[in-house]
Amino acid sequence: MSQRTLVLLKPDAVRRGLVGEILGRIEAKAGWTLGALELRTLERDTLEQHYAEHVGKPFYEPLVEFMSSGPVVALVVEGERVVEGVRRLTGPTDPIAAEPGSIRGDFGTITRENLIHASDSEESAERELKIFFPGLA
Ligand code: FUP
Repeated sequence: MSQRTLVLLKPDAVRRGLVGEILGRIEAKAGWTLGALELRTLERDTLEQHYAEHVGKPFYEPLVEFMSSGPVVALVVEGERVVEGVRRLTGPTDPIAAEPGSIRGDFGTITRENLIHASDSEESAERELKIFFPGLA
């Protein structure tokens, strides 16, 4: 089943020069393709929409500050079961708990600076794609 998902390579990934490495892992999966790709510094308003479910939580303000601290790479990935697949490549939220071999497991130590966002369901993907790529067909 072909799907689309939103991926953000977070400011830590861009600052640390890991864009090529992370993008390469996604690109290497057979049949997955890039539908859009953009280097962009996120506005607070965009982050508020994106992280609506976390507004008011203790980690929300530091999260927004971190996510707007430098450019991110926003991309759309398309292909077979890509929503579940990119989440598997990404690993769980806490990079220390993430399996070695996953992106967070290989490169992260801090939950806030966990390198990559990937939509967690098809519904989330549709909602998030509208926020970041409203012009997409
Ligand atoms: P994930 O789906 O793994 O990206 O994680 P969540 O949607 O639960 O959280 C979004 C982001 O909030 C995480 F990527 C990092 C940040 N966060 C914290 O900083 N502290 C927490 O306790 C939980 C999440």
